[in-house]
Amino acid sequence: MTDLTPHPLHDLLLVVDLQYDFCPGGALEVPEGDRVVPVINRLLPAFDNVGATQDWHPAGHSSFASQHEGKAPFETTSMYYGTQVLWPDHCIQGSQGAAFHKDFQLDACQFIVRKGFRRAIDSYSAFYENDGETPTGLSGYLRERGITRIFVTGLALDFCVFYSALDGRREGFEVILVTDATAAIDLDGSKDAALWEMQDKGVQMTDSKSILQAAGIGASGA
Ligand code: VGL
Ligand code: ZN
Repeated sequence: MTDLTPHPLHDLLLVVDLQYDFCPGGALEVPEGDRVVPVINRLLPAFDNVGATQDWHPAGHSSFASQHEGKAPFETTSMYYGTQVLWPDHCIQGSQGAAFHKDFQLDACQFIVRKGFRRAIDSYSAFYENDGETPTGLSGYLRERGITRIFVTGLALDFCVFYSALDGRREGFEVILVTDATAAIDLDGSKDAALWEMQDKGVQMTDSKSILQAAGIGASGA
C-alpha cells in the first residue's frame, strides 16, 4: 500500500468548492455537503501544501438552466464543447452562495483557483475547463512548486472532485481521493459511475483516518 504520510514538499491537499451553494440550503445543495467541513479541517495540520478551488460564475452563466428556454435544472443540453448538465443558478461571483463555508479554515490555503468565470463554458475540473483543453494554469503552478501527489477532497464528488481527480492523473500527478472528505450530488447514479471511473483511471482511495494515522496525528472525535 502507498505510504500515506504527507510529504512536506511533494504532497498537496486540494479542497474543491467548499462553498455555501453546495451545502444544505444552498442553490445546488449536495446532500450532507457540510459534513465534510470538519473532516477537511482535521486534515489541514497534516499538510504543508494546501489549496482550494472556488466555483465562480458570472450572472447569466451558460451552465445555468435559466439561460436555456424550456430547460429545467439537471436536464442536459448540447454546447459547442459537448454535453452539459444545466444547473440551478449557483456560485455567482461575489454572492454569499459563492463564499467558502465559514467553518472551513480557509487561512490554511496557499492558493485559490477560481473556475467557471467564462460565460460560454463551464469548468468542473481544477485543471481544465469543460472543453478538456483550456487550462486553468494549476498543473504548471503545482509542477513549479514540486508537487507530485494530490489528495483530493471537497464537493461535489461526482462532478468537480471527479473531473479534478481524472485531470490530475492525466497531468501525471498521483491522485488520492479522501472518500470521507467528499459528498456527491448523485444524479442518475453519477456517484457510483464516478467512483468506478476514478478507480479505473488509477485514482487511489483512502479515508481521513488513515492519513491522520500515517501522519501521527491523533484521530480525535468522530
Ligand atoms: C459543481 C456543478 C456545477 C461542483 C460546480 O462543484 O461539483 N457541480 N458547478
Ligand atoms: Zn458551477
